[in-house]
Amino acid sequence: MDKLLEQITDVAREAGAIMTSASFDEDQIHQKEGHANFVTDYDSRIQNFLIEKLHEILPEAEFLGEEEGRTEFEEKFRKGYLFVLDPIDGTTNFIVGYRQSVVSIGLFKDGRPYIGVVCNPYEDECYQAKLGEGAYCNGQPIHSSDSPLERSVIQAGSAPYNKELHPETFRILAEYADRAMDYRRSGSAALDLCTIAAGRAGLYFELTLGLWDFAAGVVILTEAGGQATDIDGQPLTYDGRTSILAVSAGVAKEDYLPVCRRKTPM
Ligand code: LIP
Repeated sequence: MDKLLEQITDVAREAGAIMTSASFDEDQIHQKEGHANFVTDYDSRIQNFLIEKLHEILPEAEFLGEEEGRTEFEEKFRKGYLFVLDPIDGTTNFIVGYRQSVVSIGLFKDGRPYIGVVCNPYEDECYQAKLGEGAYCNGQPIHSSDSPLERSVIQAGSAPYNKELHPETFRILAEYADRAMDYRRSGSAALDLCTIAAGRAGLYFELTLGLWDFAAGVVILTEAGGQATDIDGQPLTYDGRTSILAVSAGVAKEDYLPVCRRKTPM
């Protein structure tokens, strides 16, 4: 496996150990903008750890992280290396002890996803991918499912701090739930993308996400044979917030856009 990919994976694993060894109380939980949008001292501590260790590996890289650091995409990020970090993706899960939170490290090269590492320390699963070199979980090759939507579990994110999106989110979810085996809501976009890459789900959508939520998972998904667009089926943008619609190789063969988002409804 690529040396850089292995080094980034080792850093993600170390960060995951910080997550699972965490003990904190209420005054270490802070409210960000919007309903139920939290950050803990551990989000910041893990992000600082990631920046320190990744800078040692790739000193020329810039950093864009969900917590504290720079959160706005800058034009200079379109050239060279950029680490896009979500130190704890699934922060609400982390706060309530739900044990479905991951460390997500994306590495962009010239403004495009290049390497993705997502580690779920609760399951001891580290998903890894480098553009053009396949996707792996703990070093073993992974491939998205070839099953159709009706033989797949689907996933959705409901962005609790964007309640105005809830009516459309649940309308789309109801449509997919009618077509699929069932639906799930993990609370982590990065984990949802890796779940498709590992062949365990067929689709994931969310109407708004930060770049750090999907920067790593989208490399792992596409290298595992899956596809990701925005909710309208248009190419993803990589310079800020977007909607996302991610599917397995099997579901990609169907007409899977939500009916309410099709230009010419069925
Ligand atoms: C989370 C996303 C998830 C979304 C949550 C939250 P965070 O990221 O991964 O898909 O539905 O509302 O934004 O805030 O835990 O890093």
